This record gives sequence, structure tokens and C-alpha cells, in this order.
Amino acid sequence: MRIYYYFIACVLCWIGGPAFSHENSVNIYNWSNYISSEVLKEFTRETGIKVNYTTYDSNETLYAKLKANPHTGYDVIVPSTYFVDRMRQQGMLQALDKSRLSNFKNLNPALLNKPYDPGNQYSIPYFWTATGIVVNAGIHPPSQFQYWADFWNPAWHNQLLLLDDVHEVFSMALLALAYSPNDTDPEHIRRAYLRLKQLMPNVRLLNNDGVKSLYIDEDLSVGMAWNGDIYQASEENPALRFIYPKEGFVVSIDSMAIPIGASHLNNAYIFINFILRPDIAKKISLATGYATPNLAAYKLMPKSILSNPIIYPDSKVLQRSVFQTDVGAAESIYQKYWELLKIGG
Ligand code: SPD
Repeated sequence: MRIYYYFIACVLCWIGGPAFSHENSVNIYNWSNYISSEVLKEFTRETGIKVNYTTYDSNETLYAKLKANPHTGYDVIVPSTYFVDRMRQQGMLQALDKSRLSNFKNLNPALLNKPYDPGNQYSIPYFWTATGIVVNAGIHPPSQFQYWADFWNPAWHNQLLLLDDVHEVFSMALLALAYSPNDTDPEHIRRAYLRLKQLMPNVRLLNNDGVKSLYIDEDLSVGMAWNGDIYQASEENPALRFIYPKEGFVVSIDSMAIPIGASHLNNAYIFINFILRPDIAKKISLATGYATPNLAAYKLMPKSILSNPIIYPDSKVLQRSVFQTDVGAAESIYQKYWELLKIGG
């Protein structure tokens, strides 16, 4: 029996599970810079459950990994809205039993029950995020970067950092062309591709994970970024500014979900419910500079954070925001042009 158990464990390790084990643990797969180690320690201290925590830098990485092997053993993942939609429709996520999430009531109703997951049957908001322009004000006047279209100025040859994310990059070009960032019209996507092709001489780097340190260290001084990453970076380099572009910008809700192959289901619920506690939601939001969807946590947060324009843009700015949605069958068109851009085609 013991040999049999060992054999199964080895096979599961071999097919790519993060940490197959019969111990009391939970396997979390989340975005980088999205939690504090203190909160993970607090979880283990309180529950006795060990956390195996690994990170990814894009929805595509998360999706590809679970698509290739649904039994990776991850218990909680945090896809963005449009990937929640895709993954639930492809049967990759478990329907959630909300009776096991007593803290669900703390969430802001304005961020629930969206078309990407009606009734939040598969996903629980973790943070909401926005994408904008970052500029080092010690190097460039921020007035030169109020529009996405400003990136195309030949003066910025080989200077920009773009997120290594097909939909973020295409959103920017589509908005600069006055199209929807969720456009599914093949002709509009083609025009965005041609516009991006013109931009490539200005692009020095495509990157997601290193954004924070590249701007802190001033290896780069201008580009696109997710708001919380720049809030974190600006704590260390106060010259950094985050700008919500005039043509508009995308927002999305990164949400906790349980993949079908979860290996510690009960612990996954305990973890999600822990994150939904107001004191914990507050701690992770303060540590990362990402906006919490937890209304009950607002009461515990310092006013200076709730009025910080990087994390919580005001209602006037938010009028320019567009919620990211799944582009459905048009995805293959985006992917085709994205590959071409990356190889310089
Ligand atoms: N470093 C954390 C990045 C979180 C980004 N959220 C993804 C939003 C997708 N549009």
C-alpha cells in the first residue's frame, strides 16, 4: 500500500504538480507582487495550513499551464475577468459553494455579478486593477504623456517599456485609434496591429514581472504599467507618476477561483474566506497598492490610501475606464498579430 502511494505521488510530481503532498497544505498560484509574506504567515499561524505559493506574470501563462494539465494540484488561482469567463466556459473551474464563504458578504456589490461570471458562481474578486502610463518626472515632464498616442512620438526611440500582454498592448493601440479595447472586428484589430508595428522602434522591452524594479532603478523612464505595481515602485522612487490616459484605459477584476484539479478543496475555501476578511483584505491592499473589492475593509483603511489617485482614480477619471472582456473567437486574430509583432513582422 505504501509503495502504491509513493508511486502515485511520483507520477503526480512527474506530470507537473506543484507540491503533491498529503500534508495539511494549500497550493496558491497568484500574480507576482500580489500579497505580503506576513499575510501568508498569519494564515499558517491561525489555521495550521502550510501555503505553497507560486506566481505567474500573465493570464496566458496561468491558462496554458492549467490547459496542458488540469491536475497541477493548484487549489486557488487568480485569473482576470476575461480569463474567468474563458476558463469557466471551458469547464476549467469549479462552481463555488458560497455557504462555505461566510466573508463573501464583505464584497462591494458594485463589483459582483458581472457578465463575465453571472452570480459569481466561479470567481471571487481579489483586487481590481487599471492599466496606464508611467513616467519618471525627474526625466520627462508628465505633460508629454497624457495620451497613449504620445508613445508614438519618434523622440522616444527605443525608450518604452510595454507590458508583455497581448490584450494590454492591443487595448492601448485600439484606444489610440478610438476603438473599443475589446474590439472583435478583424479590420479594427488589423489597423491596431499596423499602428503597433509603427510603435515598435520606440519599444525597448516587453515585460511584466520586472516592471517595478526597472522603474525604481531608472533603467527605464516611461511606458505602460498596472497601477498597483507603480504605487509600489513610487514608494521607493518618488519621481514616478502614474497617468490615466485621456483616450481611456482598461480595468479588470482579478478573481480567486478553484481549478477543477484542486488537490486541497477544503483548504482552498479556508484560504479564500481568510482573504475576504476585512483586516486581511486591508493588509494585502496596503502592501501592494492594488484596490480592494472588500467594502468592509474600506472602514479600516487610511484615508490617504482611499484617496490615492493611483489606486482609486476618482469618478471623473473612471468615466474613461473600459472593463476588459473576453474577445471570444477574435482571440486567434489577436494572437496571430501579436506573434508577428514579437518577431518583427
Ligand atoms: N503584478 C500584479 C499584476 C496584476 C495585473 N492584473 C492583470 C490585469 C489584466 N488586465
